[in-house]
This record gives sequence, structure tokens and C-alpha cells, in this order.
Amino acid sequence: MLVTNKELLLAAKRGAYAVGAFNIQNLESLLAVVEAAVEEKSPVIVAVTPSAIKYGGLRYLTSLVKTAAENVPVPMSLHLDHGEDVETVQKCLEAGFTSVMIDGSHLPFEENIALTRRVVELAHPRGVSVEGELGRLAGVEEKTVEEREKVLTDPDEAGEFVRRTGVDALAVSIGTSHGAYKFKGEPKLDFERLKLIREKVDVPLVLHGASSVPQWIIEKATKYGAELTGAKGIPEDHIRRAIMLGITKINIDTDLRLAFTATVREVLANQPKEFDPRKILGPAKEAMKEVVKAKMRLFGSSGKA
Ligand code: PH4
Ligand code: ZN
Repeated sequence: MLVTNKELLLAAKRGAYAVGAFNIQNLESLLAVVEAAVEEKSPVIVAVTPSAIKYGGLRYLTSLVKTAAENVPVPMSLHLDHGEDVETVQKCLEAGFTSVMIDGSHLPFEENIALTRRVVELAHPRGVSVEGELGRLAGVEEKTVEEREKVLTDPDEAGEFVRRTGVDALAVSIGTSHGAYKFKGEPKLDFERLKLIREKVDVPLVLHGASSVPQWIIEKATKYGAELTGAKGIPEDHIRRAIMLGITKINIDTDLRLAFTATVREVLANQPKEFDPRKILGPAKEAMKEVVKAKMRLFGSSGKA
């Protein structure tokens, strides 16, 4: 069944676990996420970005997710990830999304508040929950203290942002970034900042850019020809700590992409005579599913559906 992020995340906040938001772009990625959720008996957030919509089409992707939701016994939300503007949000609301993110994190504070507030006014009357973002997900390693302060979420501003916008969840910046190259040196997240944000903010907190970039997947992809030198993600113990400090939604995309790519490369390399897409994409879907299942166990959402 399709439910809102608000419903999933308030339960997670009460239970001190996190719900994974997994990005999908096609049938295989959706099947991987849904089958994992069913096997793990886990609530799940199916996340779709504007660029995924451009690739797969809003109607096709929405129909696939709705069909999945009608046929599985776990609660699932259909979430717009990194919505850029009111028009995109409007289209997703009309299509039946149960949750939307509006990402005004690149805007000055007051403009971010105004845009986010506008989306809350559109979404809440339809019973759809809204995630806002404050602070930017830029790499922070080589930045000065002043530069870091500009990029990472300010706890006082976070409290004000949530009060004035009415968002149901807040994405925060504590040192993560999107993609497979998150750190050059030792991985480091600003847990002190997360604690302070938690004290100022009541709504569920969201961690974007949370892929761990498992070395075994990098090794497998590299063995079959990928070039991924320097790829590094968020260690699993950092994820556990973030959940203990109040993160209740965790966004994962890169780890699924890596699992997909490593497996497609492996199949093509080992079975050069194979040209049936199902024999190539099927194993890739299974590899993504195993990654999603492992995340659900790590986040503590397994068995919570
Ligand atoms: N996301 C995924 C964003 C994907 O435009 P696009 O579809 O390429 O955008 O919101 C994440 O936070 C993923 O984090 P990760 O890269 O660590 O998996
Ligand atoms: Zn993100």
C-alpha cells in the first residue's frame, strides 16, 4: 500500500530506526527495491528524481510504483527526491506521489523558506508530506572552517526553517555528499552538529549522500574493467551512529548503481555469447536487491512492516 513519508518516518522516529529511500529509474531498480522490502518485511521509500523522470517518464514510473504498492504487504511511499521547482512538485502531486522533497538548499535562507512554504501549502491539503533541505551536500574536506560553516546546516537556522515552513522532514548537511567519491582522506561526519540540530528540530531528520561504496563491489567492478580509483563512501558504523543521533530517513542511490554496473560487467565478461537482456539485467537486479536488503538490516527497518 502507498503511504506518506510522514507516516513511515514518525514510526521510525518512535522506534529509533531509519527507513531507506532508494532511487529507482526503471523496472529492474524498482523490482530490486520492492522485492527486498517484501523479503525483509521492511517499510520502504521509493525515490524518484527529476532526472529519473526525464529518463523513465513520469507516467510510466508512477504506474510501476503504484502497481507494486497495490501488490505488496509492506508500507511504501512514492517520493519525489530533490524536486527543483513548484511545477515539478505540481506534476508529481497530480500523478499521485505521497511525498515530495523541495530542494531549495542552493537558495539564500529566506528564499529557501518561501519556496518550501509554498510547496507545503500545495502538498498538505492533499495529504502529501514534504521534505525540505537546509545546508548543501558539497564535499567539505578541504574547506576552511568559514567555508564549512557556509555549507553545513546551522542548528539554529534549522529550527527556524522547520517552524516557518511546516515541513514534515528536514534533510541536513553534516559532511556527506552524493556519488562514489565522498572523501579523499578519512571519512568524517559532523556528529556534534547533528546532535545540536536534533535539539532544535522536532521533525524526522534525513541523511542524503549516505552510500557506503562497499569495497567488495568496487573490486568486482574493477576486476571486470571499471575505473573507480579513489571511490569511498560513508562507513557503516557512521550510519549506525547517525541513526542513534536521530536520522530517520537515509537516501541510497550510488551503492545500487555500483552493484548494477559490477554485475552487468561480470555477466558480459563471463558469458560473451549471452545477448538476452533478461539474462544480463536479471542478475544485476538480484545484486541491487541484496544491497537493499543489507541496508534495511543496517538501518533497523527489517521486520518493522
Ligand atoms: N540522492 C540521489 C540523487 C540522485 O539526478 P540523480 O537521479 O542522479 O540524483 O538523493 C542521494 O542522496 C543519494 O546518495 P548516494 O549518492 O550516497 O547514494
Ligand atoms: Zn540526495
